[in-house]
Amino acid sequence: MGNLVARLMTVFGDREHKVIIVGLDNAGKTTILYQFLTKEAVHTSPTIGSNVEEIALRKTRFLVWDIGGQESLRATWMSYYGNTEIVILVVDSTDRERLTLTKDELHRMLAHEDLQNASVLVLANKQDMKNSMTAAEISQCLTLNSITGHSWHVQACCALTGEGLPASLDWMRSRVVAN
Ligand SMILES: Nc1nc2c(ncn2[C@@H]2O[C@H](COP(=O)(O)OP(=O)(O)OP(=O)(O)O)[C@@H](O)[C@H]2O)c(=O)[nH]1
Ligand SMILES: [Mg+2]
Repeated sequence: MGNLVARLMTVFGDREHKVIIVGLDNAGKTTILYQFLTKEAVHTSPTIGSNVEEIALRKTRFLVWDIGGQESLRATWMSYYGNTEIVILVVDSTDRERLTLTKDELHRMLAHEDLQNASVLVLANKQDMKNSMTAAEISQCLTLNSITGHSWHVQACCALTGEGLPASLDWMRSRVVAN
């Protein structure tokens, strides 16, 4: 019954869906959050703590937490996990050196019990840079194919122009409506 009510509330747009944006420092998380919200590239500084904004797509409302990615802050990510429906992992597609670190963070995160029902959206950001890796390369390096317990999707994007972000929101909406 509770599940039915939750589904009806989703259909009629009453329920807010919790989303967290994680990824290493400088990946472009805050730029993405504000591109979602304002459709513009804002000036950012490294996030200490988090930013939170509500983003609506038609009748679906997301409460989106953007969490600082510096090394000293990564241990705090798990305090945001509770009730998260979607994890957005942002990757700087030019940062080849730290992709293994991102992979380790991703797989550690997905093993956490509070994220067992979360879907994962990997954003291969900074596609405007000519040395950027493709979404397929990033998918392979992160071994996304080995993820079986979570619905996942990889999307190429550019936070400066917003390219790829409307498609990301559509996928997020499809996930929460499907659940
Ligand atoms: N060229 C390019 N630069 C980008 C893109 N997205 C973000 N940036 C730049 O990357 C830098 C870091 O962006 P932020 O959004 O602050 O990164 P962050 O992931 O929030 O970093 P932390 O808060 O430290 O975890 C900024 O100078 C952005 O302008 C992009 O798609 N292309
Ligand atoms: Mg930030």
